[in-house]
Amino acid sequence: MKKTFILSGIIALLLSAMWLAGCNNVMQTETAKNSDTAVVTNNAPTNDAPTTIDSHRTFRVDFKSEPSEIKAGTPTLLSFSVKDKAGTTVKDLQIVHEKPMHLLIVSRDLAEFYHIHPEQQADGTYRVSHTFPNGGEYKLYADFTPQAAVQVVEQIDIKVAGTERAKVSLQPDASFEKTVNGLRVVMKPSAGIKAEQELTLDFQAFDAKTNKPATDLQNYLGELAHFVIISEDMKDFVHAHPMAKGESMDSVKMDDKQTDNHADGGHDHSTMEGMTTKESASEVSAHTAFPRAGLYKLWAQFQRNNNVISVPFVVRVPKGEQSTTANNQSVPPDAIKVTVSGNGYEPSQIKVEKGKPVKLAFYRADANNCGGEVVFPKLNVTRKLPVGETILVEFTPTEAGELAFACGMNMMTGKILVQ
Ligand SMILES: [Cu+2]
Repeated sequence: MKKTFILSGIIALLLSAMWLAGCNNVMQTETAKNSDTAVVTNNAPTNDAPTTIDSHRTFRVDFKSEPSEIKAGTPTLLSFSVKDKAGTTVKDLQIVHEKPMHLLIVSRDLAEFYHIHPEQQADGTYRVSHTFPNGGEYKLYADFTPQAAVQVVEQIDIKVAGTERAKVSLQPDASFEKTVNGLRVVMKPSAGIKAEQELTLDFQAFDAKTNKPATDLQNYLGELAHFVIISEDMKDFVHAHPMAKGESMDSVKMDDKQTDNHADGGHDHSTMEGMTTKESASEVSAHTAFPRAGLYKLWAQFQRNNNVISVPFVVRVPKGEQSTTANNQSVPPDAIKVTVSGNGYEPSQIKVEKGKPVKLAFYRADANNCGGEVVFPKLNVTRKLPVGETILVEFTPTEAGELAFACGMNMMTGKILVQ
């Protein structure tokens, strides 16, 4: 059976369940934007105010290290304290992919990559020990999801004292075939790689010795594989989420809702962790988009014989056709502006009146979300939302009720309340 990974980001209700979920989880440094389906809605929406919680304005991370000077070769305690707006320590994080916090540590040249998990302490902080092998610049990506909020990826730059190794220059792979620890992995993009273009990356895993498909892959953090993609400048951060091939986005969403009940202690794949009960799939896919032109490094992580194997690929992403200068066309005065971002649609609920023409102006500021398309099923309207352009959707509602709209993957949703 082939599996498909949906690269996702890092967030959301749906996602809350995951570490790597549904659509692209791309984070930008400056804004630490979350990705995925960061749609958090009120249960009883009564007005048209945006119902999305912007985690990034609501939460921050205090980072400390012990010793405070991080030295190469010396075990260092990395400590993360999540604070809410009031400065109170947030102790209650959702279990996403079996962990409350995922920490990715990457050297500035992207040559070193570590994926570890800070554990919660009595005082509510999350700590993990790590020994940096070399001096130099590193970036920490702390990935967590507070309760009733969307995923947050906090990027923290650190400097490690000690001898620096020679920088490894990032060179695009001539062929997407790599062997690491006896696992040979072939990556095949479904289409030509271009900035902002959604595509599927298919991965086939083989035993390097026998050259037979590797059917002994173990679940790692609840999934058959995990993907992390980081841009050369380290600003874009993408997580991937696995999904069985043939499964629609809808069914994945449904599945996540059913199984990722954090109140009950997390999702039920955990019992599969590290166990091989039958032959695993040897092929997995990631659905993603590279937000910008440039070089990206991707790590596909598999688990075999209880060892995690990280297989790196370096991809050159050329400019996409639509990634030219942003056409920030102004919003007509009679239009309702709907912003599309990693946090979903803002506003996600819009009140209109029956019989009166409605003009919605969709604006997608960046590619860090899966909102490349907006669909109004009842109106039979689908519109592409190129980054940086204002796209108008006009109609006149003829009956009262709800008109739903969603992204092409049905991961981001909104509704129009016709009165
Ligand atoms: Cu993790």
